[in-house]
Amino acid sequence: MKISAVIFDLDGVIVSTDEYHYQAWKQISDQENIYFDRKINERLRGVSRMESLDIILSHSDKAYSESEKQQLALRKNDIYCELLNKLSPNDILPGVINLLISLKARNINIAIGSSSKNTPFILEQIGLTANFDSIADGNSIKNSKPDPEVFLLAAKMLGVKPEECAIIEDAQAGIDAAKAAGMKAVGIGTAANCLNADMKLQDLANLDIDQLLEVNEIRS
Ligand code: B16
Ligand code: MG
Repeated sequence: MKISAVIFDLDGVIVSTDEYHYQAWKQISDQENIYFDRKINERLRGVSRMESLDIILSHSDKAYSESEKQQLALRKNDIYCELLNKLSPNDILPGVINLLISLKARNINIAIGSSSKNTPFILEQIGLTANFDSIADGNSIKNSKPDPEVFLLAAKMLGVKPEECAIIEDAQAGIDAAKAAGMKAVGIGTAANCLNADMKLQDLANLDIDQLLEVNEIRS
């Protein structure tokens, strides 16, 4: 089936804030005397805030109550949001603007499918809010990636069938979510190593739009 919609993951695809996530989680883990490094931070890609916290707390012997966990997540988010104030359109990743323009010119629907509850703030900071036809994010879902919910919601908002959608993702959890949704999965950056991605690229600057929209043919 023809691809009529492209759903973009946000963090790691449109803009990279993984360093800000790292700095914020590092402050929290240092305060709590929990070991945390950049390798562990890599495991947080595409994973929700509370699930990220669970991964970090798995390196601690202390049993945290639900309210303590909520407090830690809140503190982390305050630090992260303070860092997001630095974001600007200059941080948009290579190839993104050209791809958005090319997709619009071909009347392809465009959406965001992100685990982040900060999606509206991040899009405002980089000046891209108006460029997407629909936005599905961490505020509108119960189950985060690898559950397909966020991508199925984006397709529903666009009024297209899952099999008409191509997902662009930087995380294994997101590629798994795309495949679980019955969608085509394009892995970029670290997700270029995902065995179940239909297309694999280092970044969007190297994306051939004809290949993206004919992703079915590429796999066969
Ligand atoms: P927040 P994406 C994800 O965004 C990030 O990759 C992940 O590291 C983060 O934990 C998650 O958003 C939740 O973010 O704390 O802002 O709600 O890649 O799905 O766009
Ligand atoms: Mg991502």
